Amino acid sequence: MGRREVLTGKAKFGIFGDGKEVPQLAMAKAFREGDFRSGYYRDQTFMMAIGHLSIQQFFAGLYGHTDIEHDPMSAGRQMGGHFATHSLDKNGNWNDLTKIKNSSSDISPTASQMPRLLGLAQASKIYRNVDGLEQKTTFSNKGNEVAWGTIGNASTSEGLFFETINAAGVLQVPMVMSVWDDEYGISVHAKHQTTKENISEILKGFQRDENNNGYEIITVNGWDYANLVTVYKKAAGIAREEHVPVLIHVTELTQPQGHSTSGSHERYKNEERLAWESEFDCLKQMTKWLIENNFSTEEELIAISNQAKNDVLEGKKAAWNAFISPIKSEQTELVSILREIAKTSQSSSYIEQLTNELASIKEPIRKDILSTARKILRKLGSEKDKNTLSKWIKNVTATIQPKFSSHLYSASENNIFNVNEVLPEFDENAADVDARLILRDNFDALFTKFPEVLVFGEDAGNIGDVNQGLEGMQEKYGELRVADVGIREASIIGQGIGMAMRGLRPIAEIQYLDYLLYGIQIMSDDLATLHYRTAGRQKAPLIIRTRGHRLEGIWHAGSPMGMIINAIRGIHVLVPRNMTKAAGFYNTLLTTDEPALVIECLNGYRLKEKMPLNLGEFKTPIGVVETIKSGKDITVVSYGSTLRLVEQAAKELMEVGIDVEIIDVQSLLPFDINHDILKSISKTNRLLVIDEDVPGGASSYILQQILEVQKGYFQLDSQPKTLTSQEHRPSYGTDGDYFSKPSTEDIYEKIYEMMHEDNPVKFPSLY
Ligand SMILES: Cc1ncc(C[n+]2csc(CCOP(=O)(O)OP(=O)(O)O)c2C)c(N)n1
Ligand SMILES: [Mg+2]
Repeated sequence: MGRREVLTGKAKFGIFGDGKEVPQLAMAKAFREGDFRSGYYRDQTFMMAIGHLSIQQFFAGLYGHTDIEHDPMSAGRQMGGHFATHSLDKNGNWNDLTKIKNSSSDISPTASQMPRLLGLAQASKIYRNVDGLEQKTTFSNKGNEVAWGTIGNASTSEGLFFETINAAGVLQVPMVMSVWDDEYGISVHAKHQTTKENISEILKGFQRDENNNGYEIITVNGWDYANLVTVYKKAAGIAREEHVPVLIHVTELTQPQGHSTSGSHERYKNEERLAWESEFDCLKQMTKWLIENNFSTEEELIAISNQAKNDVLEGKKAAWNAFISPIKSEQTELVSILREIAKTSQSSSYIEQLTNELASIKEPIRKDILSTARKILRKLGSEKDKNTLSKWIKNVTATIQPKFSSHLYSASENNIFNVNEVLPEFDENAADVDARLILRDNFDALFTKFPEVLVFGEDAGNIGDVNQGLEGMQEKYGELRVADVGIREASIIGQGIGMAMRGLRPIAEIQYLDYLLYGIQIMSDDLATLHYRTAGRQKAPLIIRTRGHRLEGIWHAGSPMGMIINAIRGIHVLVPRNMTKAAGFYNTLLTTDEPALVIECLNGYRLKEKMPLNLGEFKTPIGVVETIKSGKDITVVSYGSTLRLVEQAAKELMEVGIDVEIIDVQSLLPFDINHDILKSISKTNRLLVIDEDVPGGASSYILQQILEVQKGYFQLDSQPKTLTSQEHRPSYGTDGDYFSKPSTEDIYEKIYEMMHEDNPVKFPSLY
């Protein structure tokens, strides 16, 4: 019936759980309150079995109902088949997760549920073993929760699957991973997907034994209900009690109608396979088993089946009515407004024609309504009724647009805008210290203040990170809170997402910015969309800590900021110029409920700064720029390490009488919420944006913000300019850096050239 809704045009796309029902019943039996699922689009039966998806809600999802009360999975933002429960109430506050059978919100990229699964499982380990978390009883009952993963057989080909499987084996976390194996991934057979066509066979090396930790690996046929129940019970026991991961390979499943509504399986399965699938459909086998064992009679099962059909029809109707009636009211309202306008308008026949067309649509969508209104508005010129229509359009847009665009960022009381700045306090007589010590001592204060804070990354544990910003912290706070992890950036991010979704405050370290690319997919697809795609019902306030390279080389000098800020809208991006600022950002973030990426300056750890007295307390505001030198001739906007070069160039320019105002952006997302840059260029009337990204990278975003959002173009007397690195990656060594990225001389000359344009006599051409 779901399929028909798509074929008749009521829904756009459908992907369903048929062929995989029976193992999901077994999984649901073993799944408890407090547990978490991280799975994919086939888990419809499971979601129904745990009581979080009704028939009506299923259809609401298919239609894309934008009301969260009707489509609790995503308020119409995701295609049907992407499941979620509500970890947050409507104000963004945590619900008691130990009372919910939780499902983390699904995403479409195959295997992208894996990294997050690792963190969901690891949270139990943290809650069970870390002191100080005993009070957090609404998140965990002594770490007794299991994280349940599901994945299709073909999706196990993805790197994310293997990376996560290995990591969970290393970490020994309570995770039960099910592979629903129907031998296909859309049309592509297992022979193209998996060595030996058998995932459990090739994972055998992960099996634990007397001497080594590892996995428990179990294989079971997907149509064998009794065995499935036994297997799932056993798996849950092992994971829950021993915190050992389990892999269940569920074989001999089918896909009765093809992958999705986009195709049918007759195109790629042969006669023999089709015959086998129809015989071994798990529902058919379960029916047989129920009758053979006298649990039920054929008549009873037919009656249940008929009842089910009826229930689905009813649910479908209810979902459709709920979906269509508010839209129909909008249609009726507009039609009557337009008919009124047509009476006196000069374009009455045009209006009547479009109005009649709109009125005749039996099942309108909002696009039909608004596009009619907006087309007619154009025709009204300066007629007197134009106002009525434009007002109506504006009002409707104001109420409808948020249904599609709200909740990209937190709207709760704990969002970043509710944090007040707290300045660092200093003992003016104290000597300057290596800046990394400020980070270290500030982290120390944070670990003491917040037992739920933990940090993990490559070399973050034993040696206290490559730049020793965590020196001594593992000794003091233990190997679970300050942890070394494998080289696996995507699942480091996922580990953080999963733990943050369960009430912990993880700080995931990506060793160097250049290697963030391995994690950027999961940041972009999962973390950045989580709050948005659940319409604010799930969040992961994860902090990602990394450092921009200055080692000078293709993979050691990166600042691909344009790529980053454009890929991860939904996550704040902070670029502190020194370690006091960075520490202040961590302090701010830990009092908010939002995810952020903090990029420290790699060449700043050994520079000298004053140690603040109020460690763990001072707060750098987010979205606020800082003027680090005021000047009257030109505004230079930059961020991060580049600022030191700009400061040097500004000193040299002062000697020839050019007075530069330097603004540190500090926070790329969000950007200058107070429009302080506009105030600066109102004074200088000249703007230069400098960074180390490619031409048209983050600098063009900054220009868009200043010129378009802040309307800065009104204030400019000369062309706004950017100074960036070359288009290629930075070449190796100091000369490579000099010829690839903006140097002090480049900066000097660029600013000088802009002043020369203004006054060629005072500033004669350099070349
Ligand atoms: C990264 C990525 N590549 C491709 C797709 C398109 N796609 C969606 S489902 C699918 C096949 C998945 O097969 P399998 O994992 O066996 O799950 P099944 O549908 O058979 O249960 C593909 C290729 C995708 N969603 N994500
Ligand atoms: Mg498959």
